[in-house]
Amino acid sequence: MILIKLGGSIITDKNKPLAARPEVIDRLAREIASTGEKFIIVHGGGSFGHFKAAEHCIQEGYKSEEQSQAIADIQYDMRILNSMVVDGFHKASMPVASIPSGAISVFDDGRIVEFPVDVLSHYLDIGITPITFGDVVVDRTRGVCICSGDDIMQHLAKNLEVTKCIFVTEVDGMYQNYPPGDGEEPIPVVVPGDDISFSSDRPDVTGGMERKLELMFDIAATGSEVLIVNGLVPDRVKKAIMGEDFVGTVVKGGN
Ligand code: IP8
Repeated sequence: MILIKLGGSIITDKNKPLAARPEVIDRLAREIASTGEKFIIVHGGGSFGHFKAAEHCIQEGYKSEEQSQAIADIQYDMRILNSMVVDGFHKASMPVASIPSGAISVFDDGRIVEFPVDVLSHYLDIGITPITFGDVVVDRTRGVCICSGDDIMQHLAKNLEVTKCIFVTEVDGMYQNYPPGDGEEPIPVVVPGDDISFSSDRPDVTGGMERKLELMFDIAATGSEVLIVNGLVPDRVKKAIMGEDFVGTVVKGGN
């Protein structure tokens, strides 16, 4: 089974609140559906999750009643974004089931303690592709926290038979500097310990590219192939799925 993370940066414009990219979502759904492989799809929050989560400090936990409306609003916005992703696969005639992480998972101090992977594998067994996503989730210590799509990817890779994990993003792969400078070429293969510098001025309550790369190293250490691919360029995701030559970065594990 192949895990695909449709990053928030590819399915939304992360610079503008609540700005989706429906035409990109629809094309990626068609590319993925056309391969006939088995998948679990995970997507991020982008401009539907991170702005309000940062504004109301949701990642730090539940501190005041003022946050209640914000929590409900973020969950509401994430379900609107998720319905666009579901719609893309529906139009591509791929049967999918939407499974919000906020409805099925429990965290403790920012870490997953319960995420029933058997729900997802049951859908897979009956020919339905589960789609789950980053969300506001209950947290035993903090009250609430933000579950990132990358947390879900790591959990699924550790608990299910996963051959390949594809992180679909808006750039050509991993760069020496993140975000990349003008004319900078992506690194074909990254390994733990590579010297990469990170900076960003966009709100990312789940840790941005630096944390994502750490989680990718961890996933690669499970034996799954880990690829970073630019989803804005047609057919790259399809080629990565099919194991054809593709432009992007391969992330290798530590051992
Ligand atoms: O974009 C975060 O998911 P991510 C989801 O995968 C929210 O980190 C609600 C901010």
